[in-house]
Amino acid sequence: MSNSTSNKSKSRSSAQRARILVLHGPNLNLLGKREPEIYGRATLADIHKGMEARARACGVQIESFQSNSEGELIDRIQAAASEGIEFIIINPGAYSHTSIAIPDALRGVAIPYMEVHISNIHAREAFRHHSHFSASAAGVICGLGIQGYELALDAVLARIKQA
Ligand code: CA2
Repeated sequence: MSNSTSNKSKSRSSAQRARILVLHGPNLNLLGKREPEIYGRATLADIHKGMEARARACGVQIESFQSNSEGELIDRIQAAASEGIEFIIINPGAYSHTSIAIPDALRGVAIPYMEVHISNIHAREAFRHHSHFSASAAGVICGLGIQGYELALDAVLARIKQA
């Protein structure tokens, strides 16, 4: 069973590539297909392609996972611990404002994470102003469109390099 101690003690050999997991919450599979005035025209595939090119250039492996289900996101986070994922970038979608279980899972596996929102959640409805993920995040980016994912990746790459 993975816990914070075993995670931290797993060190990378020079031949092993660091791994980053990008998680997308509910309805983000609709990116580029609906509501372009809020979320833009890029699809999840476009976002992944851009991040993958940047990560590969730095010798880092990156994978993306989207789910509309809270349980599936939790299962993916729990699996990440035994897979040696070093950092998670997550846009929890509307679960940002409702889920206790997903941030619990992130804290449980003790994998550091960056929180990303495409829109500026503070300029929208009051119920979007609070995110249950932010207090334990290594960093939070919101309102910068899909550029937020690239900026989060750059920050993660800098932290991985230092480790
Ligand atoms: O701004 C963000 O990235 C959000 O996490 C997006 C969530 C929203 O509930 C959060 O408050 C802020 C919604 C994701 C839904 O994505 C769609 C994309 C295209 C069309 C419809 C929904």
